Amino acid sequence: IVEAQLKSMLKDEGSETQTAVSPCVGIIMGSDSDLPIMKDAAMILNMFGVPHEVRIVSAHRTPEMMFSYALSARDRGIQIIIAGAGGAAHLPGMVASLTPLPVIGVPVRASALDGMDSLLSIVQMPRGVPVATVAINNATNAGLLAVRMLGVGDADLCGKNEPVSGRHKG
Ligand code: RP5
Repeated sequence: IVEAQLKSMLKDEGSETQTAVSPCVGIIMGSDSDLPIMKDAAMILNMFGVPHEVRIVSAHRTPEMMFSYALSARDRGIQIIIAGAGGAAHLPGMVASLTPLPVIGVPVRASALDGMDSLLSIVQMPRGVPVATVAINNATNAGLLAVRMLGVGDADLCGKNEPVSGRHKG
């Protein structure tokens, strides 16, 4: 049901989980209730033609799946993981503790605390376990940051992702 919902929501938004090409970005989230926010990252990757996958992986509800996802991601060709979660948002940090890949955390506003709980859970990582945290509900920036990271080794992709200020001189 979740996979069908994912496909239908992403299709509605002009994006979809890509399966034909091997994905290089993994978008994961703690619950399907995070999808309305996290689909923005998928839309950005779709705009730039970046192959990606979208999965529901919870640090609390499906910890074994989270371990297996994080430990296998690199061998499957994933280069960057975007992880969104709300409330006690341990998913990005836990995944970062298990993989050498860069992890971008998206704090999802999910509870009575207006997203501050998610933000602080994700941003306050201990030294040695880095998570690049974007603003609350800003999965768009997570997608753009992933495109910039990939652009370091891909001049074409980098050229397509000019800063909004237009001041970049190459
Ligand atoms: C977190 O709990 C999820 O990332 C979600 O943001 C929040 C609420 O999940 P649901 O109760 O809506 O499934 O783990």
